[in-house]
Amino acid sequence: MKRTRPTLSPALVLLSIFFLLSGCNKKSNSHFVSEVNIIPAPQSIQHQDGSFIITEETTFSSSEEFKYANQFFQKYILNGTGISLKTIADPEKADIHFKTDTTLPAEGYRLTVSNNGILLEGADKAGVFYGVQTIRQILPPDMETAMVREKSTAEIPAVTITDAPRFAYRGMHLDVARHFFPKEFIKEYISYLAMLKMNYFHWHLTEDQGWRIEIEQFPRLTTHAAFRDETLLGHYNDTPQKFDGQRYGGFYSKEDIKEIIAYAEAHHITIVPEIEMPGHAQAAISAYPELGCSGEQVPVATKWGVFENIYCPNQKTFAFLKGVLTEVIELFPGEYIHIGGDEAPKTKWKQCAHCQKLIRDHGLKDEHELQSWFIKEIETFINSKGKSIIGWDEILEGGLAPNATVMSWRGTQGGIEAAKSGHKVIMTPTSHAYFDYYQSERTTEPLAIGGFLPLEKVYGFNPIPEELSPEEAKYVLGAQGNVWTEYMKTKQQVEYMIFPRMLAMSEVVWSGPTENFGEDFAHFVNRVESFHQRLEAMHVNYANHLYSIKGEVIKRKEGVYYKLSTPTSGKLIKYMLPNGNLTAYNEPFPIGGLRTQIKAMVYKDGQVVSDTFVEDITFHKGMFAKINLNTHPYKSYSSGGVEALNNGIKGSDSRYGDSEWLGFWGDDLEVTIELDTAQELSWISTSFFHAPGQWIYAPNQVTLLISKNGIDYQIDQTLDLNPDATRVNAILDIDTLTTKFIKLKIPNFGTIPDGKQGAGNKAWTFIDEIIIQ
Ligand code: TNX
Repeated sequence: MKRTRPTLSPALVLLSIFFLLSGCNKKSNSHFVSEVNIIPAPQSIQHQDGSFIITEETTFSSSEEFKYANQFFQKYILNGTGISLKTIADPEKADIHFKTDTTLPAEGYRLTVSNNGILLEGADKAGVFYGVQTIRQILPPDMETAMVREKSTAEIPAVTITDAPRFAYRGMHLDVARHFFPKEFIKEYISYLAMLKMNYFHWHLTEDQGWRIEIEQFPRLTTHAAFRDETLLGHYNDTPQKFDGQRYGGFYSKEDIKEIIAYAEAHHITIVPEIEMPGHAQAAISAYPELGCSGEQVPVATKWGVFENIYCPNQKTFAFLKGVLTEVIELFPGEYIHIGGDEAPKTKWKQCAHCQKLIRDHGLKDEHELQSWFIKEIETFINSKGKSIIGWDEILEGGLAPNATVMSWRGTQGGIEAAKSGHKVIMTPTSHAYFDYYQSERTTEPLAIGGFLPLEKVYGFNPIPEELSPEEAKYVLGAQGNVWTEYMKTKQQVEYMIFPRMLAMSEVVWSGPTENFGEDFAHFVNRVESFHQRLEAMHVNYANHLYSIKGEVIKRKEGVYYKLSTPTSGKLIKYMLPNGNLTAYNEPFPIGGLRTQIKAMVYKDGQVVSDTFVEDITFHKGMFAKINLNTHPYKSYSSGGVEALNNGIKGSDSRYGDSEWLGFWGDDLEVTIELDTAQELSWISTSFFHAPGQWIYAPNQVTLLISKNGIDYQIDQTLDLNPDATRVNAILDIDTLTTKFIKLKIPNFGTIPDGKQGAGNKAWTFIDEIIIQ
């Protein structure tokens, strides 16, 4: 998207002269906009000369049918300028006019701003509402700060924008169970979605650690299950685990929920309520022990994780869940009810005579088929009430319920499978959509669950996997950002984790996945930089990592060079080498020695705006080697490519998703290294990431083989590993004379054992730089 600065309109010139003459040309009395920066990017935008200025004389005409768009617009102008638009009946005479154009694609709109006024045409009610959100973003950011103000004017540059969404499902999720957020914040959250033209709010209402929705038939859900005795302090992986000793909880009354639903409706947002089953149900079982297989009293969970106390597929459970769902369905007007389905350990079902009898009576193969039978029972009930179910991708195991929509979270594989079998899919893979993961490598980031999902990765997300044919791709309704709140206690923390990543997700689902990442991302970050002003005016606690620095090793015939870049344009980078001076960066510079350290900083308008970037480079004999892998790293964990294994740079000790680590899911790995020349070597080393909570395990052993000809390999050494930290180092001596070929055999850890996060799934292997000396 290219945009130019709007020129000063004749009307504005006249107005300014008037203010000058009357001595009241106070800057605060007029809202100027210097650039048109819209997120998500519209399909097409054309700039014209001139602008329209909203004043006290401005007239407005719209159909009652667009009541939410009208209300939003009028209120926004009133809050931002103090002007109450004059509503008139005759659209021909109105300066601002909203109307229908049914030739536009669903939810689409066309906005025409000229010197004479604003015409907004929408395909439907949502289309007009989104057109209003676009007008809002063309207006100056300071209008976001709601306050009683002196009357002022607002200027909108002349443009024609034609726009429509790429995906029908554009969502954000929020877990209110791990931490509870008051209804005022839920409304704010919904308003953020609306600003970004998102249309689904997935409200995760029940968990092991708390039940958050009032259900009249089951009062103990809110008197008991909504509260836990205490909460884990620090990170789950800390040893020993510590607790705060404070009772914690809360819930939404039916009145609160109705209020939120009405608010969502007025923002063209559909709420998808989630009632988790059969797992993540310990809070409900704590309130009603008969819902569990053993009937024993269990506490509402006080720490995070996956718990074995799941609903027992007995009559009491079905009566309970149908009762709950009946009340949920009465409240929520949307088509979908999310029934969870994820992370349900089958331990209790294996020990339960009733469950085993059910398996035999219904001719089921195992407990996975029993879960599938459970979900189908619930689906039949929900369908009978005219609603459809959504479930996490585990609902594929043991056979998918006939009309279910799948939310693919453990990667995109579940979504691919579902789409291929004709089921609707919403993509929310951990690799691109988990906003509870760290967004920066900075060690000063607030505590998060783990992982690494920087803005650019979200921006590069394509909800349509390559594996799907165009026909199958139609089943992908869209995508969603997930916000699990184990480590988010406050609204400020939630805002920090969603902004700016939600901006990127909104653009993926509205404007469509990028086809030219380099160019589009560069434009996007510039728009994000200016969007910061809007977020500031809204008092949103956004994260700013736009002034980060990226370094890259470039190998040329004449030697090794280093390249620096920062995402937004118009900045100056200065760098320093050991014993050197601070130098303005223009182009890749040569580096060398045994080790070197590069420091760099970003300057904006002469001021340092970044942290100090520090990169340590270790030069070694393998840097010019050719490396081959027997299998491909997982696409979402290989952004540095195979070159990351011998570029002299180590990955982060805490962010396995950075561009230096390569991730493999379940595969045994074989790394073949061909040195540029045969040489004498003394050792080889590498590191593995070890984070069982994230399903990542260092291998049990590494075997080193060497060869002179690249055909006959001899085992040189096998090393057993005993992980005792997140980074597990493997250093192997090489006791051979001259060699040119090296092979490392790295068997995968295997299946994750019972009792651990992700039990039963394949483990991941993450490998870092291979250093050869
Ligand atoms: C997995 S995503 C979960 C959640 C956790 C989340 C943390 C999903 C369906 N289940 O219960 O909060 O990981 O990232």
